[in-house]
Amino acid sequence: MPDVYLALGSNLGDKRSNLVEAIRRIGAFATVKSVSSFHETDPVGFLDQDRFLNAAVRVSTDLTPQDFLARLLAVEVAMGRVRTIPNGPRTLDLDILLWDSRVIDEPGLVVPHPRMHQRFFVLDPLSEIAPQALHPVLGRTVAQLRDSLLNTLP
Ligand code: PH2
Ligand code: MG
Ligand code: MG
Repeated sequence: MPDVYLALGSNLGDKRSNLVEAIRRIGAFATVKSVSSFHETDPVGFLDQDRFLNAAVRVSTDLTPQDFLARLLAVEVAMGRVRTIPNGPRTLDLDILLWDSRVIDEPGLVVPHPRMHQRFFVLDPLSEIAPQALHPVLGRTVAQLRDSLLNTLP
């Protein structure tokens, strides 16, 4: 089964329970293999909102990427996600970062996640559980991407 890496984020309500509950729900349709620590992060993009709690998980699944994504979106909705402002506040955001070494580019499903290499709130937790995972487009490991991004931050 493929190794799939996900990013989790929450900045509304009880952020920690939102992430814990999301991981529990993902466990109903995938095998959760590892979970990073939870990182408190400053908002990126839309700045006038509460701090986030971010994490990364590794799962394995028999589902197709399309079916798996549909399950993730259903978990977001079941946990009260309402889409208002782009990059704005959310009870739960679940993003597919990597799906083994696959490259997917379809409407609604782009893997590797197109902005993962620019986001420290993604790479920092991901590097805890998958420092050697390879980004199949950039040809660099997660640890390398995290370290070079860290060098460009103010
Ligand atoms: N998610 C965004 C936009 N900005 N900032 C942080 N710190 N954490 C996030 O998860 C996040 C964000 C859109 O998905
Ligand atoms: Mg996101
Ligand atoms: Mg998302």
